[in-house]
Amino acid sequence: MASREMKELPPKEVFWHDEKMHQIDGFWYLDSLMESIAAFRSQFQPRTDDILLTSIPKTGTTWLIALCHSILHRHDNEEEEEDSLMKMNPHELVPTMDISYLTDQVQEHLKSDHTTTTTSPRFLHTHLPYSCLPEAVRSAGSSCKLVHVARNPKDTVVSMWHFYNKIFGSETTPDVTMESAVEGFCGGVIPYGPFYEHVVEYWEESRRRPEKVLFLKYEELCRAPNEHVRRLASFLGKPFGSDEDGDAEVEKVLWRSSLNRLKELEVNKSDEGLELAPIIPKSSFFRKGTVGGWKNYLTPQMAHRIDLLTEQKLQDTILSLDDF
Ligand code: PAP
Repeated sequence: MASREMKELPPKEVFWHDEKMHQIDGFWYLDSLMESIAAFRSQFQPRTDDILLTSIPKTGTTWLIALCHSILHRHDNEEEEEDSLMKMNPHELVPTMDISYLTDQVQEHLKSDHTTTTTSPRFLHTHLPYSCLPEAVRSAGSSCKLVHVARNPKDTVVSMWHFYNKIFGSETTPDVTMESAVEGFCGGVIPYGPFYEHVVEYWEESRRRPEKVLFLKYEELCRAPNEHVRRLASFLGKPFGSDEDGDAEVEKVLWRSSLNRLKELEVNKSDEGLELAPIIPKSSFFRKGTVGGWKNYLTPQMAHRIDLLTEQKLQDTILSLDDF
């Protein structure tokens, strides 16, 4: 999938108002990102200790970035107020490869990991499905670690609805209705979708290579944050102590990464776009962050439709509706 071939692909579908999408090997991608995706896939050279965070949009990316950053850098600063999350939006701290691989900032980031006080490991994010990751990352010899976060499909579709209406809407375009958002979601025509195939690929890989791929769920992070942050830290090779000091460190990481804290930071309040993706306002990543908030937006029919699809799509896996 070289970038020239990608450019020549005819658009196959339209997303939201009029965003062109292409389907490649079963997954959908926004036309505007095809060049960046192709470059990431063909040029990216993993380092042995890279940490690659993965997610379909709106399933917990921002939280995962903040948690991993806070875990890895918890001993960097003595002062509470000096962590890098105070100074940079999480998406500028840890860039999304498929969106901004070709920018100078990302190329610099890849060379020097300039956003952190230590030089290693590199810490990156992608929304690509597992089967579309650069071959060098997927190969048996690759030792970089992947952390995936998944979320309840109904809360995901509601979160997407808010987000895409914000970034692809305008004062003159009416919002896309929830009904058509659900339609698109169930048909699989969402960026990096279909949703279920994306989730199942990472789930299966986490079972095949548990030492290299960690699969987390937004809901379990909400229900038992201390337990799963400990799990995450151990996977990253930075376990917390099991004593009171360890407990205090876990609490600090959770507080630093919390939605309530991040959404109140000046750096995240702005409606200004991200430097790496100017169409996306910095504030657009922070909303309610609840489990089950879909009940306020989906009709019983919409919810039932998604539940049926979830059961059908997950029936051959040991993931189930109860997992979310
Ligand atoms: P992205 O994939 O475009 O980066 P992502 O961060 O995955 O977006 O999703 C945003 C969701 O995570 C929002 O959920 P909501 O629409 O249901 O409210 C957002 O509120 C939530 N979120 C962002 N930061 C955090 C956090 N620190 N803790 C918990 N949830 C968060």
